[in-house]
Amino acid sequence: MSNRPYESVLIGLGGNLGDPQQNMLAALDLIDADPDCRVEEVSSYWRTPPWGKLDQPDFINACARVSTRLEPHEFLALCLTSEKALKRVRLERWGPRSIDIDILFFGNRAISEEGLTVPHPRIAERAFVLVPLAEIAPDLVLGGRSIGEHAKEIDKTGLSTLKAINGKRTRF
Ligand code: A4P
Ligand code: MG
Repeated sequence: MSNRPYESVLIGLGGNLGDPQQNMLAALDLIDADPDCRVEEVSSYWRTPPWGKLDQPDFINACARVSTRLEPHEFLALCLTSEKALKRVRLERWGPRSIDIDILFFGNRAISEEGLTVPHPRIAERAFVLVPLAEIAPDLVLGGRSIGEHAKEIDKTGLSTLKAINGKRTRF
């Protein structure tokens, strides 16, 4: 276990193959099971039209806030291991996937390394990130405006919220 102080990390989760909600809950369970991580809050689950590559099924997306004592590259490794455990197969960029975990913010760090860019560079363009993120971090500032303001202004065509998913736990 780490002796570092906890930092607050915001992650985006998404998927459009198999049972994405189940995969996202399982991914959050895997992250929460790490002794240096605690899932603190999870947004609603949203059905979202595909972004980037349009000829694929709708996605389910959510965001979560995690407290962690891991370093960013260690946290990324945990995310990638969790994706693998859930049998994510990488076929094509922006293509269909059972689970994708993106690190959106890591405390107030700016990271630009091979394999890790934080804040995630495409947050402000994506309703599927901004809308769930605004539920759990509306006051966080990105590029001079709050996430709540970004979310208010972005085109939300086709987004709809899913209520409690088949009675499954959505809050930690
Ligand atoms: N990487 C770098 N920075 C980060 C970060 N901040 N968080 C590296 C996570 N990973 C980061 O990712 C490739 C590599 O990015 C990782 O190994 C890590 O080292 P990937 O997940 O294999 O590639 P990808 O996801 O196909 O590409 P990319 O550009 O990450 O795509 P996105 O941004 O994840 O977008 N439409 C809807 N509606 N909902 C979605 O969730 N997702 C995508 C994928 C496209 N369209 C979508 C959705
Ligand atoms: Mg990704």
